[in-house]
Amino acid sequence: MITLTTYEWVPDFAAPLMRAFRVRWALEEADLPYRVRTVTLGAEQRSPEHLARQPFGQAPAIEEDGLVLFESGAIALHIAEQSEMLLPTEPAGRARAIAWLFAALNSVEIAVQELAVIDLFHAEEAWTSERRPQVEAFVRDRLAMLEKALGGKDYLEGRFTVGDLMMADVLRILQHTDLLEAYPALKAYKERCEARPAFQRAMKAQMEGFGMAA
Ligand SMILES: N[C@@H](CCC(=O)N[C@@H](CS)C(=O)NCC(=O)O)C(=O)O
Repeated sequence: MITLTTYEWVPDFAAPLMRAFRVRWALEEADLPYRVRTVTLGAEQRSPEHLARQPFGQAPAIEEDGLVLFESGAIALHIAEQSEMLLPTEPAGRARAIAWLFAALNSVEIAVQELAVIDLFHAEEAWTSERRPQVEAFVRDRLAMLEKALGGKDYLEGRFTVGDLMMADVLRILQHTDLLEAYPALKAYKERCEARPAFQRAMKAQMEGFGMAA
């Protein structure tokens, strides 16, 4: 059985957004049982035991039958490989789903994460008044292009895949802003992903893990 390592505690705003959530969501979509191990922020993060699981002292990490794996994208792909719910078996569909997984992390998360870091950690600092408009423009451009690629489809490749799971989870990072309001098809796409029963189960488990209601 998979053991997911996450944090024992994070600030309230981070609880629903933590990268461990996307792993829980993938596990729920794949209908795979898992157990949870927690580490504390601070010394335990940098302990030899935890660095052996996650070389940068971060979360999430998983362990399964002797395999130790870190990076939420690699973990999601590893889980997806065990379930047709997340990855089509047909080679071209599989490759496209993996492309969207990478796009979520490499082309969209890099933009939205910079905005989140500015807004959540540096909002009062003078330099943000110059940098934030550039970052917001970059995010808007990525959102516009993504909405165009989605077109009239329910999911990026028509059916739900691990690529949608990662893309929707990345779009959730913008929840402190109203940026998605300008992209109604993308907003509906994110909400469609969030309405999935597996998402709901994963969110309940994530929040309960931090002693909070979903
Ligand atoms: N690229 C990593 C990022 C992991 C990450 O940023 N984890 C955060 C929690 S959501 C963390 O551990 N932050 C504490 C730190 O970086 O020291 C992944 O996707 O797994």
